[in-house]
Parts: sequence; C-alpha cells; structure tokens
Amino acid sequence: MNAEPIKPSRYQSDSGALAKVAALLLGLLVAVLMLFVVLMWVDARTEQKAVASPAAPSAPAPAHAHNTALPIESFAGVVPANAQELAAAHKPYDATLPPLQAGDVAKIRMVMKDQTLEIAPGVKYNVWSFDTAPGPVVHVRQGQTVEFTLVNGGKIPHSMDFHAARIAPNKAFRDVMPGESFTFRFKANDPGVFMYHCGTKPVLAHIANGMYGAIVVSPTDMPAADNEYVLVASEWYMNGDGITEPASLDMAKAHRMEPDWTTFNGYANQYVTHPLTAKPGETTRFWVVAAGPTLDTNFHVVGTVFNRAWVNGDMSRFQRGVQTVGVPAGGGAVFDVKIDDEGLYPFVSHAFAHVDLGQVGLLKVGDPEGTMSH
Ligand SMILES: [Cu+2]
Repeated sequence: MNAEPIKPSRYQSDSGALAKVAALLLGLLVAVLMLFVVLMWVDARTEQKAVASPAAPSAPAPAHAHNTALPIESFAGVVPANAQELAAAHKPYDATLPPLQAGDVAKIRMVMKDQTLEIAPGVKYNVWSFDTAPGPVVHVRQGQTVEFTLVNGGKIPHSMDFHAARIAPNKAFRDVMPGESFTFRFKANDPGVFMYHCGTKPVLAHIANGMYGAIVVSPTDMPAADNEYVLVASEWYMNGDGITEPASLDMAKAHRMEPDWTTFNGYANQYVTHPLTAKPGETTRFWVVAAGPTLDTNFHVVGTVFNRAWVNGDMSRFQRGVQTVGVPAGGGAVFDVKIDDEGLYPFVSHAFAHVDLGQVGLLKVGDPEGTMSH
C-alpha cells in the first residue's frame, strides 16, 4: 500500500525536469533564430551593394551553364531589314512528293554534311544534315525494300533511324563513324508517312540540328489526289540571332522547349512567299510529319475542312469533316482537301505561337486576284 502515494510525487518531479529541458531547448532555438536573422541581414546588405554598383548593368552576365533558371534570350522573329527581299530570293524546299522508284528495291543514299543553311530570311544556322534540313523526302511503295546507305561526311558519329522500319535498332541504326558509310535494308510493309532521324546520342541535339526528314510509304490502295505535298514540321533553338554570324544549338532552350523559330520544311514562312498551288476543284494531299525535336504540330487548313484525315498515319481508315489534327513529335498524318473556290488558304499549326514563329504556309488555289505568283 506504500506504493500508491509515491507515484504522484514521482510524476511531479518528472514534469519539473521536463519543463527545465523545454526551457533550455527554447532558449537554444531563439539563439539560432537570431543568428539566422543576422546572417540574412548581412546577405541583403551584400546584394544591395551589388545592385548599387555602377558597373553591374553593363557587365556581362556570368556564364553558369548548369543553371537553367537563368533568363533565356529569344531571337524569335529577329530578321535583317531586307528580310522581304531575302525571302523572295530564297529557293523554297521542294514540298512536292517525289516519284516512286521502279522495281522491288528502292536504293536511297544520303551524305551527312555539316553546313550552314538559312532557316529564316537572313538567319543562318550551323546544321548537321542529311544533305539538306530536312533531309530529302523518301518515297517508296508499300512492300518495296528500302536499301539505305548513310555516308558520314561529318566530324562526329551519326546514324539513321527510320520509323517505317521493323528492324533491330542496335544493328541497323548503329553509329556510323566520320568518313565511313553503312548500308542496311528493310521492307516497307507499313504504309503511311513516317519520320526518319539521326538516333545518335544526345538525340535531342542531332534532331534539333537538322537531322530529320520524312519517308512516305504509299499504300497500294488509296483514293487519287491531284497534288501531293510533304510537310515536315520542326523547331530551331539558337544561341544567337544568326544574322551577324551563323547560330548554333542552344541546348538550354531545347530543354526548356522555347524555340526561336518553328517551320515547315526547315525555313520559316517559305510557303507564304512561295505558295504551294492547286487548281479549283482539285484534291490536294498533305503528308505531314512532326519532327520536333520536341513540339507537336496541330495541322489545320484555314478556309476549309479536311475531306479525309488519316489520323496518326493509320492508313486503314480515314476521318471526314475534321478541322484540326494533332501530329505528335515523331509522328505523321495525311490530309486531303478538295477546294473549289479560288483563293489563298493558309495551312498552319493551329497552336498559334507556331504561326508567329514561322510554321505557316499558303495553298494558292487558282489565280486569285491581287497575288503574285512568286
Ligand atoms: Cu547525327
């Protein structure tokens, strides 16, 4: 029975000790907080001094390649004063679907080249390319064998990845060393329009630098079209305006998906100045690939509705009466429009930032008044 009165006194003495410990901890916390306040005050004083320094505004920003939070300078829309003349003088990438090769085997040879190309009027860029950027349009028949040779005329390894192929990529899409060439074959059994690109790491850089294009595998059965055009949508990320000297890739912009220019077939607005053509009542077919490297294209033709849209490049069926179709980066789709009335019909990515950045062209139907042919 002695144990009972002892318990409360033990509790009392325990809680007294706890209170002392708590007070000690609280004191320590206050001391630490005060130290923080002093440190922050010193930090703020240092920053104020840096801002007040007269040399600060004109001094170049320090380079911190690892710091992606730094502001990025955009060169969107920056062209020289004579841009209109230059746009008129530019020879547009030929969007016309090239003819098929006869026989069971289509032989394709591309020479990889480092070169400087214009990507907008007066704007130059140091590309890595399959001959051109985009590379040449490859057109084969469903069931035809493609015999492809890549000649690497560049300074670093490159490779070729055909989305139309069912083939072991570690063998066929392997790196080809500078000065070497490599040939592989595949049978193009899947019809549609497919992207091809360099698959060498970092793939983002190789595609962003221009190593992409379209391969059209024409199905054996498809409604006839009067005009057939191939459009490869892509974007450019530049480390300078490309006017005073050619620009190169800005990898930070590419990671942040903030392009300076977006294009159809590699050059901003080229089919606005040099429209694609059709006659009234004709059916015009667009084979569209979104090469990216990262952004999709939302294909739309202003002033009409797609008579047929083979969405996602599924050639087994088409949709009718569709207005806009998303073409994912790395994907393709096919569109027919039959336009009866003369006029200028813009084709765009209807994600409208793309239009401002250059991904727009015109389909000139007939010879509408007030337009120049070229
Ligand atoms: Cu490459």
